[in-house]
Parts: sequence; structure tokens; C-alpha cells
Amino acid sequence: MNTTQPASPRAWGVAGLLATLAGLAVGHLVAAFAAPRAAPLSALSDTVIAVVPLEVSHWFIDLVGTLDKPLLVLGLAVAVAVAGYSIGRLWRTRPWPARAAVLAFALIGAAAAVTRPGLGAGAAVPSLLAGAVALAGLQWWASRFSERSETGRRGFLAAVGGVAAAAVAASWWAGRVGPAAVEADRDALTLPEPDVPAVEPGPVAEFEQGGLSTYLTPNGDFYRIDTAITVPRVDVDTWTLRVHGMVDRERTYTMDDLLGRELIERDITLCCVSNQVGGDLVGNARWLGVSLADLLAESGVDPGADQLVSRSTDGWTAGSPTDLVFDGRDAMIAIGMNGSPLPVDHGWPARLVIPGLYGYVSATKWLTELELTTFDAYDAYWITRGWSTPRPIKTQSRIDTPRSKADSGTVVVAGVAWAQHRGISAVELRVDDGEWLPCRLSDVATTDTWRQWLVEWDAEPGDHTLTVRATDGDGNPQTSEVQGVIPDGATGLHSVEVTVG
Ligand SMILES: Nc1nc2c(c(=O)[nH]1)N[C@H]1C(S)=C(S)[C@@H](COP(=O)(O)O)O[C@H]1N2
Ligand SMILES: [Mo]
Repeated sequence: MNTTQPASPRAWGVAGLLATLAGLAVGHLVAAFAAPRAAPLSALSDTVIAVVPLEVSHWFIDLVGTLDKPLLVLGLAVAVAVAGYSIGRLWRTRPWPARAAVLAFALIGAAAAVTRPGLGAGAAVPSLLAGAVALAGLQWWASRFSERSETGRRGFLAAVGGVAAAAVAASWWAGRVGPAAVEADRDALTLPEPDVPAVEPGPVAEFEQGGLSTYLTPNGDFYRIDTAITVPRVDVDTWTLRVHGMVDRERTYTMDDLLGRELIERDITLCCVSNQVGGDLVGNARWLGVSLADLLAESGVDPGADQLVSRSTDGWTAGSPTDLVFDGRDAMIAIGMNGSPLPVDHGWPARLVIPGLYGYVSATKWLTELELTTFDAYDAYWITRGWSTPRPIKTQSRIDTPRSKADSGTVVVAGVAWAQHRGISAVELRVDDGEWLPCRLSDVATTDTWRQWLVEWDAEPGDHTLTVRATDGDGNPQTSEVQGVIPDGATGLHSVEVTVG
């Protein structure tokens, strides 16, 4: 059929939608080559994460878990698409307000991008370009196709849809090239042997028990927590670590500088303040790196600087107590994790690890700056969003196995317990309302790692509640008082309901 009639509101809407998608795709493509974080949807998502109140983000994370980031990006994509559809319909009767709306959206995207830490004025380009493409697409539709035949409209559909599809395909390709270059750098880096190897934990470092967390958490299984929608891709050849602030002399280190220093290897358990009782935002790794205290000492730290602010390439910050860095613990700038260069998700090429502190106040990934300052003078990223200034990690224990079912008879109950830098001195298990049973503990070399525990239980058929509690190295038992993760970490005892058949 080849009739001529004015396009329906729906056809206008679809034209708006297509023009918007083409714009987004082109914006994404341009960003993919220069600065992936400046892509319109990435910049908008980053901004939402930065401004949304803690209660809202926690409610959302509780609801959807680690799907939070994909769902946020998808949600924003749908919102922008709906806006594009509505703008298309609006253009039909009121072209000027519709043009203004496209411009407004482009400016919002541009503002979101340029205000992201670590991005400059150039970050506005992808969003502005996206707006220009959407505007041009709709203008083209309005002038050529809205009054023409259906076949003409199909031509529009093919052209604009084609641009969108081509840009999506090209950015998919660009999205593979960038990470591949970083992975090639990682592969090319041969980590030197440590000058001071980790102390082996002892003969019983590991209980061989199915379902129980291994002593060292493999990199691929290690929990990942950060605010990055697009993981920073750091060029190690130009990367530097700058020490500044309240110091006698500023210093800057390259990767070669770090590799040329004394390298220490340490087993350290990292955990997240957002970990729920019984949760899995905790892992233990063998880190390779340089002593943070030694490196900072070269700059001459002002004794009045009670806070060490570490900053990542994407502007995220953590503030750690300087006295803890210098109290003899193995605070380090890590470049290796379980025998390989730091994985990109875990901070390539360098990150901070400070035993005894939660990740949000110590474990900066994609590290690029160390600034000596005071707690009075500066609040780091999560402190401005309702989390407490640094406090010690809370003693926690977790039942890994069994989690729900067991056969009657002898059942091995096992898990891990942690209280970094105080250590774990005892773990006990209670079945239903019975006595607390002492558990066997694995050997550990330091107080900075978690400790496996294990006990044999003579299980009778029926439903049972298992509860675990640990005592730290100072002799303080884990509290049974229930507290949520905000503001300084959850407390309470981990329990599991087990059906014995
Ligand atoms: N650059 C950067 N570093 C960061 C974060 C972040 O959001 N950005 N999150 C911190 C938090 S809250 C935790 S718990 C640890 C998690 O480290 P992982 O992802 O290697 O397990 O990283 C810390 N380092
Ligand atoms: Mo965290």
C-alpha cells in the first residue's frame, strides 16, 4: 500500500523513540573510544549512585542484590526511551517545546558526565552528540516523512534504525577492544617473587570439607563491591601514584618504582561493611605489594595528619586513620592477588589493603593518590553518605555447610569466622537450644585472616536450628545483639535451619 496521510501520534512516537536510540548509541560509541564512563547512560547511572540517599540504595540492593547496577542502567535506558517516544508525539503538534526537551535531556547527560570525578569538560561530548543525533533524526522525520507514504516511513525506519544498530554493534566492538588492551598489559606484567613471602598458616591451614569456603578465595569468586558502573581501565604505562598533602615533600611513583621496591606478601581477609550476618561480602586473598608505611615515610608525614585519604582514578575516596597505617600492621599497596596481577575488577594496577578496616575506609581500588590530611578537614566518599568514620571490624562467624538439608547421623558443620587484626580464638556451635559446643579451628599465621571452623554433629531426624558464635583474639565474644549494616557494620549471630532426613 502506498497511501499518503499524516502520520499518527503513534508513528511520531516511534520516530522519537528511534531517533533517541540512535542518539544514545552514537553517544555510547564515541565514549567507548575516549572515556567509557562519559557515555550518557553510564554518566547518568554514576550520578544516580552518587546522589541517591543511603536508605534508598540499601533498600534497592536488598531487593535485587548484585543486579542493582544492570537494573539501574536498564531502568534509565527505559526512562530515556519513554522520554524519546513522548518527545516524538509532542513534536507532531508542538515542535519547539519538543526540540527544547531534546536539548534539555542532552544538557542533563552532559552535566552528569562533566561532574563525574576524573572526567573533564570533554565528557560532555557524547551526550551533546546524542542530543544532536536525536534532534537531527526527528527533524528529518518531520520534514520528509511525516506527511509521506508508509513506504517512505519505512525508509526512515531503516535509516535511523540502521544508524542505531550500527552504532550499537560498533560500541560492542569498542567495548571489547578497550578491556582487551588492559588485559594484554596485565598478561605482560610478570610479578617478581616476594622479598618477604607470606608465612604459611600451619599444618591444618585448610579443612577439606565440601561446601566450606576455601582458606584462600579464588580471584574469580572474590566478592566485588564498588560504585563503578564502568570499571576504570587504567593505562599502567602512564599510571602514577602521588603522595601529597601534609608531607614534607610530595612524591610520585610509577609502576616500575613499585616493582623495584621490597615486595611483601600477606594473607589478608577483606570484608565489606555492607555484609549482612551470614553474608558473602568477605574473602581472603594472598596479596603482593609494597609496605604503605615505608612508602609514606619517604614523604615525611606531618604528625598532625590523622587521616590518610586514598583516591581512585574515578574519584572515589577512602579515609583511613594514619596511626593504624604506622602501628606495625601490614598495610600495603597491593599489585598482586593470589599470584596474579591485580584483576581489573579488584583495582588494577594497584589498590590499598589495610588489615582490620572495612573496605570502604581502606581498600581503594584503581589507586592513584594518597593525601595526608585530617578527619576534621575532609570526609571521604561513604562518610558523606551516612556511614561512620573508621571503626574496627566486628567479630563475625558464618555457617557454610550444611545450609538447609542433611542426612541423619554424623554431619560435619563448618564455616569461617573473622575479626581482622584481633584474630579468632574460639568458635562454638549451638544446636536448637542446646549447649554451646566447641569447634575445631584451622591454623592461621596471623590475626589478619579469617579462620575455618568445623564440628561434628550427631544429627537426629527433624528440623533443627544451628547457630554459631566466635570469640576474638582479645577474648571478647561475638555479640548476639542484632544490628543492621548502617552505620558501622551488622551484628548478630548467624543461624541456619536444617532439615535432617
Ligand atoms: N575505587 C573504589 N575502590 C573501592 C570501592 C569503590 O567503590 N571504588 N569500594 C570499596 C569497598 S566498599 C569494598 S568492601 C572493597 C571491595 O573490594 P573488592 O571489590 O576487591 O572485593 O573495595 C573498596 N574499594
Ligand atoms: Mo564495602
